[in-house]
Amino acid sequence: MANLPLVGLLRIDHVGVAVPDLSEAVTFYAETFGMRCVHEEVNEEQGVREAMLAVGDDPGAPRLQLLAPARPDSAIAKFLGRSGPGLQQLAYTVRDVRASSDALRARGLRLLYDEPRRGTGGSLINFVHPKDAGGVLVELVQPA
Ligand code: MC0
Repeated sequence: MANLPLVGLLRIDHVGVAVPDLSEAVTFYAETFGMRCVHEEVNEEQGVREAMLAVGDDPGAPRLQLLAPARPDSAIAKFLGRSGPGLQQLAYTVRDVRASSDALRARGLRLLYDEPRRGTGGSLINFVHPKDAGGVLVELVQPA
C-alpha cells in the first residue's frame, strides 16, 4: 500500500436511507427526531426523489439523505423490493472524485461508473460496489 495514492476521504457527507414515500418519511423524521429538511430534488438519472435532512445546528455535520424511487426500475426501487426500507449507503466527501476513484481502483475495488455522475446539488459522485466494501454501498461525493 505504501506506493499507492491516498484515497483522500475528508469526512462523512451523508448517510442514505431508502424509503417508499418521501413526504411521509420527511414528516416522520421531523416529528420524531426534530430533523429539518434543508434540500429536496429529483435526480432523473439516478431515478430518485431525495431529501437532505440536517441533524442538529452544525451546518458542516453529516446529513441524513432520504431516497425514494422515482421509477420502478431504479436502484432504490430494487433495494426496497429486496431489503425493504433501511440504510442503503454511506457517503464520504472527497476533494477530487476522479482521483479518489482511481486510488480505490488501484487497491482493486470496483467503482460503479467509469466517469463521475451528477449527484445532489450538482455534486459529482461515484460508488464503490458493496461487495468490495464489506457489504456497504460507499458513495464518494465531490461537492459542487
Ligand atoms: C445491492 N447490494 C447491496 C446494496 N445493493 N448491499 C449493500 N448495500 C446496498 N445498497 C447487494 C445485493 O444484496 C447483492 O448481494 C449484491 O449487492 C449484488 O446485487 P445485484 O442484484 O447484482 O445488484 P443491484 O442490481 O441491486 O445493484 C446494486 C448496485 C446498485 C449497488 C450496483 O444499487 C447501484 O448501481 N447503486 C448505485 C446507484 C444508487 O444507489 N443510486 C441511488 C442513490 P447478494 O449477496 O444477494 O449477491 S442516488 C444518490 O445517492 C445521489 C442522489 C446522491 O447522493 O447524490
